[in-house]
Amino acid sequence: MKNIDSNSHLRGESIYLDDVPLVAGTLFAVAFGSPHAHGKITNLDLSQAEQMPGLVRIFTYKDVPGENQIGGIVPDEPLLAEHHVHFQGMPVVLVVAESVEEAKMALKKIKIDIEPLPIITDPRVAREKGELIVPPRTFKIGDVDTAWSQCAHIVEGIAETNGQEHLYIETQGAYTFPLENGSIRIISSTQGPTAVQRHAAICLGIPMHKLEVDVTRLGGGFGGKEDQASMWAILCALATYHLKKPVKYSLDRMEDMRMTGKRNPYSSDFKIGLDKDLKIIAYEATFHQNAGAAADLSPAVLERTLFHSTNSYFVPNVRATAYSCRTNLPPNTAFRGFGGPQGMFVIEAAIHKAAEIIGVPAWEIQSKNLIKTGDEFPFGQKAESEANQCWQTAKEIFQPEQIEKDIEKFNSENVLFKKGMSFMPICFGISFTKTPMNQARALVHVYTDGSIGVSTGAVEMGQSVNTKMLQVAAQIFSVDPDRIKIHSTNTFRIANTSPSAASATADLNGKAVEIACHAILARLKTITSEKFSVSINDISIVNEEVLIKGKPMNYNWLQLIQDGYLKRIALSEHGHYAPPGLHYDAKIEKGHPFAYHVYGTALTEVTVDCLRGTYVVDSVKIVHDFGTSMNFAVDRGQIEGGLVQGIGWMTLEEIVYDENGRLRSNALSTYKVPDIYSVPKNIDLHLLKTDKDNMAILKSKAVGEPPLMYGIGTYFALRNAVKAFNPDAEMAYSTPMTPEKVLMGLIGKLETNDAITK
Ligand code: LUZ
Ligand code: MOS
Repeated sequence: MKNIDSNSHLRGESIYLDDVPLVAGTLFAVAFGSPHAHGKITNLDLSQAEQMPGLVRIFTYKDVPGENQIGGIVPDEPLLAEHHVHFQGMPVVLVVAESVEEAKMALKKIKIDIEPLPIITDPRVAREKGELIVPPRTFKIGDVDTAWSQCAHIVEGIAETNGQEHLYIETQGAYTFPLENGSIRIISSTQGPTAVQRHAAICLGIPMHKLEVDVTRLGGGFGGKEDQASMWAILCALATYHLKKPVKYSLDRMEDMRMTGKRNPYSSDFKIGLDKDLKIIAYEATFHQNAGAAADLSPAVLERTLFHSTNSYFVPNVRATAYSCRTNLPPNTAFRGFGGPQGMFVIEAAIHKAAEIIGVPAWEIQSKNLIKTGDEFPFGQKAESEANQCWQTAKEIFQPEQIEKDIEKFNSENVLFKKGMSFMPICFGISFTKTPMNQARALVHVYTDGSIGVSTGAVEMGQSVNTKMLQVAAQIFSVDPDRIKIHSTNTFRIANTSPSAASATADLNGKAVEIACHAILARLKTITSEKFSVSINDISIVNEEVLIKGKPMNYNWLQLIQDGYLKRIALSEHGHYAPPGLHYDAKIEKGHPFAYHVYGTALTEVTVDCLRGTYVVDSVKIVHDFGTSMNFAVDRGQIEGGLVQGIGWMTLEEIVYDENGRLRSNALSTYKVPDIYSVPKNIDLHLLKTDKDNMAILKSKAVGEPPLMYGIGTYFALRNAVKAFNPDAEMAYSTPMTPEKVLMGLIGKLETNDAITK
C-alpha cells in the first residue's frame, strides 16, 4: 500500500509547525542562550532590551510559576538558568516580541556577566574529576578474569565515536494558544507529546489535564525530539500562561544546532581474547559517554550501549562497564540507535584490530562468533537468533570470496585507487529498555457513514507510522483504506503516551489499534449473529461484505454499521496494549528486556582515491531480517535512510567543540551531512523472510533504528582500503573517517589514540 502522505508531501500540503496558519495577535519568542559554557551569573541587565520596539516581555526563571525543572530522568536541568550556566547556548531568558525580528533585535541588547568556572569537554577528564551523571553500571557474564588464560590472542585498544547532529529538516519549535480557564493548547514538533505535557505541567504548576499537546507530523526527529522538544514548547507555554496570547517559537538552524544536544560521543577501552580457533572467549569494555551538562536521556542511552556491547556475537565471558560523564556541552540525547551503535562500534573495532594482528580477515572472526538461538546475552536474555541465517544468506547471494578476489586484483593493478570491503552484522533489541514505557493506546471511532477515525500515541515523523496504523485497521475490518483517517496525536485523545522512539512505535501502537478494532468487530458480529440467527464463528467480513460461512448475504459494511448504530452498540473503542513477558532487574543487571531482536548483515565495498583521500561507497549489500514486512516500500525507505545516516555518522559528520565548549561546526557550511553523492551507488537489499509468531505488528519486525548500524561497515571498509595502499598506516579507531583522516592514513603515521589521550 502506498504511503498515505505521499500526495500531500509532493504537493507541499502536509502541515508542519510552520504551516499552521498564524492566529491574530500571535507573539514570537526567542531564547537568550548563555555565551559561556560554565560559570556563575553575576549580573543580568535587561533594561536596554526592554526598551526595544515591539518587545512585549522578557521572562526569567523567576517567572516560572511551578518548578523550574525539565530533567526527565534526573532533575538536573532548569527550564531557564538561575545562577549557574553549564553549557553554551543554555537558555537564560525568554524574549517575547510582536515579531521574530524584533525579538531577535531585543535579544542583542541583553547584557550578562558570567564569572567563569572550569570547562570540561572530554568525558575521560570528567570521569577523573568524579563528574558522573549517574553511578556507573556493569554487565557481566561468565568470568572474564579467569578467561584470559584460555586465550591464544589478547588485543587491547581504544575506540572513539563522535557525536551526530540530528539535522531533522524541520527545526525544533512550538506554538501555544490560551484556552478557557487556564488551559493551554500546545502544537509541538515533538516525538513525545506526553513528555511535553508532563513537563509543562510541572513548570507551570497546573494539572496535565489542562494541557492539550497536539502533533500532526514532524519533519524528522531521529531522537532529537524525544526529550529535547519540551524546552521550546514549555517556553512558549510559559509566555502564553502569563500573557494569555498565542506564542510561537520556531528555532532557526544555527540556534537549533548550537542549543540542542546531539548523539552522545563515546571514548571507550576494549580488551578482547580469542582462542586459536578464533572463538571469542572474553571481552572487556569500558565506555565513557559524553553526556553533556545534564542527564537528559543519557542514562538510558548508556544502558542500551551495555545491552548492545556484544553486537550480534555470543561471548561467554564479558565485563562491560559504562560511565555517563558530565561535560559542559549541550546535554546529549537520543539519536537513532540510542547508544547501541556506540557500543557496537567498539566490539567491531576490537575484532578488526584482533584480525589485523592475527593476520586473518575480520569476517572470519565475525562469522565464527555469531549468536545462536538459545545463547545468552550478557544481560540474561536468551537469543532467538537469525544472525547465522542472515550471514549464510549473504554469503550465498553476494559471493564475498569472489568480491575479495576481485578487490585484490583491482588493488594489485591500480596504484592510485584502492578498494576495501567489510562485513557488518547487526543485532538490535526491540523495546524500550525501561520496561514500563512499553505500552500504548489507540482510540478507534466508526462513524455512521462507515468511515473510521483512528488516534494513537504514535507520532508521524516521516517514518510512515500512520500508513502502518491505517493498514492495521484496514486489515482487521477488511475495509477500503480510503475509509480510514489517522488523526493527529493528541494528549486529550490518547493519554500517557510513550515517545515515538525505540523502533517500537508501530508495534506498540499497532497492537493497540488491533485490540480496539477487534473489540468493535466482536460487537458487530454479535448483532449480525442475532440478525441472521447464526453462530458468531460463521461470520466474516471480507472486502466490506458480510459473509456467513463464506457466502455473501447482500449485506455490506455500511449497512452493518448503520444497524450497529440503531442497535445502540458502541462503535468506538479505546484499546490498550502492553507486551507480555518483559522484565528487567537493574540490581543484578539480568532479565528479558526485549520483545525480540532484529538481525541483518551488510557487505560494504568502497573505493579510495589515494591521491586525494576522497572515497566513494560502491555498494552496500544487505540481508535484513524483516519478519514478514507489512509494507516493503516503507521498510526499504527506513533501511536506505538509516544506512545513509549511519554512513554519514561514520564518515563525514564531524562535530567540533573548542576547549571553551563552543560549537565550531554550527552550520551546514562547517558540518557536512550525506547528500545524494554520499549514497552508495548500489544498495542491494535482500529480505530474510521469517514467519515466527513474534511480538511484531502483523509479524512485520521493527525497522526504524537497526539499519543505521549497517553504516558502521563503511568505516572498516575504508580502513581496509587505506591499508591496501599503506600497510603501515597507523590509524586510531576514531570516527568519523573524514577524507582528511583517510589522507593522513595514506601518507603517513597518524597519532594513535594512545598518544591523543596522553
Ligand atoms: N528511548 C528510550 C529510546 O527512552 N528508551 C529506549 O530504550 C530507546 N531505545 C531506542 C531509542 N530510543
Ligand atoms: Mo529514538 S533514538 O528511537 O527517539
